[in-house]
This record gives sequence, structure tokens and C-alpha cells, in this order.
Amino acid sequence: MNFHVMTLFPEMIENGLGESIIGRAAKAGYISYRAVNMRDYTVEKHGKVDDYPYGGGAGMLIQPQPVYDCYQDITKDMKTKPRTIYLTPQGKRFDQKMAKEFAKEEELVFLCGHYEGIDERVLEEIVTDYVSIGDYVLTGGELPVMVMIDAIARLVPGVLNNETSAETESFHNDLLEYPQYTRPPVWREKEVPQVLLSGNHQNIVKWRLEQSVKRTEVRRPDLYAKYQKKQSIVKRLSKKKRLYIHMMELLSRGLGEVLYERGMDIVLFEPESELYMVCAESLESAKYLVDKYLNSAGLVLTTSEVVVQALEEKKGMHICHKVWQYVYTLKEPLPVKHKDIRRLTMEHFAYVTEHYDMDDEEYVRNRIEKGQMFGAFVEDRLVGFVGVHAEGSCGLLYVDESCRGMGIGQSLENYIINYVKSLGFTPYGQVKEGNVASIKLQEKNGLYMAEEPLYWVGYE
Ligand code: 6GU
Repeated sequence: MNFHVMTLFPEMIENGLGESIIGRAAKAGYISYRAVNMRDYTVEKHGKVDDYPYGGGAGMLIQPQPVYDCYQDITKDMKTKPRTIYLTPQGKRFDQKMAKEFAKEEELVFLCGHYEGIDERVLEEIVTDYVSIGDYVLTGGELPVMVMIDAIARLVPGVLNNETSAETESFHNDLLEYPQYTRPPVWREKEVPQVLLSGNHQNIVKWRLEQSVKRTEVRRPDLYAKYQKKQSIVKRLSKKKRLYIHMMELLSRGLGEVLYERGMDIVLFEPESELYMVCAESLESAKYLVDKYLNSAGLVLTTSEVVVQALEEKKGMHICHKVWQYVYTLKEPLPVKHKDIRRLTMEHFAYVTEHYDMDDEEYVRNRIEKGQMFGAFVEDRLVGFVGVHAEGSCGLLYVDESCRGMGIGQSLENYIINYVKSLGFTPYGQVKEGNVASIKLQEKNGLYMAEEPLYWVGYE
């Protein structure tokens, strides 16, 4: 990912970003940034870039010519017009969601204003996004651009070396992070909470969630209200937990958003695979939801026959897969006989795409980069893998033909269940018709099947 900053104070950017994690990530080649001095592009004598505003008023404005020529130079080798962000207190408020959105881009251009602003005509010509970092006025866009680059760059794979941190941090699930402690165990007569020294991972996960909830309620009532709304939906869905586990886990893991909810008429959206999850109480409400919320939907997961019917009638969609969901309900971790199972990296990308029966390579890349794929190794050779899908279900299972019948598949399945459980989530998966018997056999292990199927409805 490449950041290009148009500014009159390039040293400020270079100095601000050169240190610490972002500086290190740039040296390692995960990102690059450069500050380009717009003054270098002016055609006026003495490097002048500003002039008085027409119509009068305080201060000076940056003229269009140096801005435009600088922009042309930065973008001359780009195949498409990049997102170009003008930093201004009049912009849309920057937040974590926007950071995630920008992190998907390959090139980003930032334009820093100074003085009283920039001639409107060049803004109209080049700017795609007007962004502010908060409701206060700063003297220029340089500090805001550094704030934005820091927040965006840390979402680029490889910049943080801790794979899971982005999935469990503040705002991920509308909750603030829990308090943390390190040595010494007693400091100024204050003790570290006992549970953290207990070694009981289940209790630690539970305590941390409680702390997050309490802290959010006190410090961020606005976020807490959002969290509570989600929880109320989760509670409604929990009346039929095995049937609605996909919707419950999407919400409680913070992987999706609520588009509609009223009683048991609910529409959720998962942005990574552009997946909709819907339930409806009657054909009438199903038709309403399809008309209002599923216009651009290509793939819908539902357990409601009325939703299937509405999608067929209104959109010409049909059932692509009929699956049964299973949920792991016990407290204890499952036994994993095969010992050498490790998190996969992009080094293993080719193996996974070659053997996984799906042609979406970008999706596989995303799963690996998010740290959600694990592989079984025999004598250091990768022989199988398993993972967590973008919407939260366990899957992506494969075992090399040469190694089948050795219990490696079972080990991978149990491993991924234990992994999801260790994050404080409820493990679940989906099996196709033919496999139901094998899961049924596993009830003694704590895997329970839903009593009704789930439909994947689409166009294929
Ligand atoms: Cl992006 N620019 C300026 N000058 N002031 C700000 C801002 C941006 N965001 C908040 N205040």
C-alpha cells in the first residue's frame, strides 16, 4: 500500500511517520509513504503558492496550479484514478470503519490544506473524499494525515506482527478493550486481579468480556447502546440457538451489521463475502425485507422457507446449497491427536488455492492474512488445512490424499473448534446433506446438529 502526501511541509510528515511501527513497516516494505512538496511545482517566481481570496476575507488561499501539477506528477503512472483525500474540518468524520475501507486501496493520495484553504476549482477536479479527524480546528492537514496513515497502515497485513490483535481490539465489537496488567503482581498495595493468575483460560476470557462491557458502559455510553441493541437481537435468536447460530455469532463477534430488526424479522450483512443473513416470520414480512433490503444481494443465508420463497418469486434466486448447522456446546477442549498444526502464512497460499475447491483466490488470501487458516504438517510438509470463514463458521477443510485415514482431518476439525472456543466464541460449522450422519455420530463429543436446514440462496 502506497501513501502519497501533498503538502507544503514535507519534513513534518517524514519526521512524524519515520519512527516506530509505521517507520519499521515502511523499511520492511509492507507500506510506503512519501511527502511531496507542492511548492516544487509552482510556476511563480520565489516559490509563491498562495494569493488573496477573491471577494475579500482573511488570510491567503493556495492557488490551483501547484496543487494540480503536483497531483498530475504523483498520479502519472497510475492506471486508475486513486482515492484522493482532502483533509478538512468540513469533511466526513474519520473512524475505524473508514480506516478499514481505505485499507483496501493500493494507492492513496492525501492533500493537506494550509492557510485559509485551497481554491475550490482544483478540489472539484481531484478530490474524491473530504475527511476530518474530529470537531476542532487545526492549523493544517499534516497532523490529521499522519493520524489517518497510522490508523490505515496498521490494518495492512504484516504491519503489526500480531495476527489476531486486529480481531480483538477496541471498536471491533462496539466494545472497548479490557484492562491489562503485567509484573509485579502487587504494586503500591494494588493486586493484579486473581483470575488472571489462575491459568484458567475460560474464566479469563469471561472476565475480560465482563470488564469490556462495564468499561464501555461507563466511558462510552454511545457505543454501549449499540452493543446492547446487538445483544437484544442475540438474545431473541438464542431461543433456537442451533438454527440461528450463524446470525448470533456474526453479531457477537462483531463481523457484521444489522440492516433491519423487528421481532424475528431480521436482516444482517457480512461485508467481507457480501453475505446477507435473513430470517422472517411470515411470507408477507419476507417479501417486505426482500424488496427493501435485498435488492443488491447475490447470496443470502436463511433458515426461513418463506424467505426462500420470496427470493425465488421476487428476484429469481434459488437454493444453491442446503446444509445443516452444528454447534459445539461443551466447555472442554476436544482432543487433537496430530501434534504439528500451525497457523498458515502467505508462504502456503499456493498450496491452499491449489487444493481448496473454490476459485476465489482473494478470499483465501484474506483468510490467511487474517490469521484464520491452520495447517497440519508431517515431517515439515503441509498435508492439510482448516480455517474460519469470514462470517465465522468453521470450514475450509482439506487433507492430502496421501494422508487420509490417519485421523488428520479429525485433528484439524477439533483444532479449529478449540481455537474458536479459546477466543471466547461458540464454534459452529455447516455440513452438506451427505455428511450429516458423521456429525450425528459426534454428539457424544459435544457437536449438536440443528433440527432444520439452512439454505444458501443465490444465482449460480
Ligand atoms: Cl482534517 N484539518 C484541519 N485543518 N483541522 C482539522 C481536521 C482536519 N480535522 C479536525 N480538525
